[in-house]
Amino acid sequence: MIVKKFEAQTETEAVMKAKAELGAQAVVLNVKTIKQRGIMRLFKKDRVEITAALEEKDFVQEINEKKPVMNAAKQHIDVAADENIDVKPSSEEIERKLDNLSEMLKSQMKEKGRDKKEENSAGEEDKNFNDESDDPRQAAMNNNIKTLRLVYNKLIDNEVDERYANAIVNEIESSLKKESNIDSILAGVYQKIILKLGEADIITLKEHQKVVFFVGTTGVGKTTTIAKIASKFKLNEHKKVAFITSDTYRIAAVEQLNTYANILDVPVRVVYTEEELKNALDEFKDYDLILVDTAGRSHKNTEQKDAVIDLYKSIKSEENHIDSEVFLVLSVTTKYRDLISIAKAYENLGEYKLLFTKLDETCTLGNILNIKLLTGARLSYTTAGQNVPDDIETINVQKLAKQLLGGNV
Ligand SMILES: Nc1nc2c(ncn2[C@@H]2O[C@H](COP(=O)(O)OP(=O)(O)OP(=O)(O)O)[C@@H](O)[C@H]2O)c(=O)[nH]1
Ligand SMILES: [Mg+2]
Repeated sequence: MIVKKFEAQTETEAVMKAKAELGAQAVVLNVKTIKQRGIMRLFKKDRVEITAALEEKDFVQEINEKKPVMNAAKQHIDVAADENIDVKPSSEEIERKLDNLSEMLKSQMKEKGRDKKEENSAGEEDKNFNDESDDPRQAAMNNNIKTLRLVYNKLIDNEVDERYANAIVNEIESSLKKESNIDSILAGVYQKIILKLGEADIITLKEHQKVVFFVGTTGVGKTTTIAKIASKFKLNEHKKVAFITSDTYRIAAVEQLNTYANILDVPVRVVYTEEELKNALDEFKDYDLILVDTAGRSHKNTEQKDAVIDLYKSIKSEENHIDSEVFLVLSVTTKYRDLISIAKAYENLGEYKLLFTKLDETCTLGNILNIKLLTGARLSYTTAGQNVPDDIETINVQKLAKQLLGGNV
């Protein structure tokens, strides 16, 4: 893993610098404002420092694709390999944020140590796991393995799939060094998780119009989420927004979207066929953003689910260059096994983004990481409540990584 800091006037500028050097796959681990001190603060603006990271395999791929820009950064690969940077805390800020986790793990280690002593005094000895080894290197290593076990347990508690928790912990274990400790291991796991979650990919409007579909099973929050997103673009960014709904199966469905449309003063068209969809898009050709609501479908009802996919593909395949994208809306409260079969059922959507709803209704967020790793699709927004427009945000991967490790956020 490559970890590097970039400083600039704004966060966007710093991110651009990071991407120019590390490539498009770089993700932001941390953002910090550097305040000007003393007399300087009268003349100079505060600056922003970001810590960005990149998996080495992405990095090598980037190097292969874009040789000239990568030369400076390539040196970091060698440094990283030499120093086993994976388990090295990359920034004080990350360490500070992980402090509460580190304290928690330390106290759990102490408790385990006490339990073990009691067990030992009762005659049972844990031969595999003796951190009171005479060899200090061995004792440190044993402690590190213990830390990794606790980290693994935290991930499992948060319902991260065993296979993924194992893979993350194994990656860190294989790069442990004698000077590794709780803090460095934690920082390493935290960075790994952030890299696996990747960067949020939300709706961005450029000069031309965008058509965005929302698909998913019944009641996950598609219509409510559309209202939240419409409101952000219309009220905050003053964009021209329109609604189309193909949800003509439920009596209340059109009414629900109409209610939001009236409040937001946004036009709505109801479409039954691909032809009607094209006509509605024609009608809205002067609009910046068209949000398309679809009927919630059981993923087990192949025919109905495919009708929604076909509708999306009918404009995707047009030669008229409609800039379109689709969000698969999933509720984090859905069982993991069902989420897997939903993701499989929507496989033939082509490229899609994941949008998770109802974060306020669960204590464990492992499924976000699980489905991200299963599908490889990019994460986008999360919603955590019924309030329109407030209860939506761009997924915060740093916060999520901390939560998965058991931190209080
Ligand atoms: N707690 C909570 N409730 C939510 C959230 N998002 C939506 N809801 C609620 O979930 C219910 C269903 O939301 P809808 O937006 O109608 O869901 P939908 O996916 O459009 O449903 P169908 O059109 O029937 O498939 C409503 O009561 C929403 O208020 C969320 O983030 N948290
Ligand atoms: Mg709906």
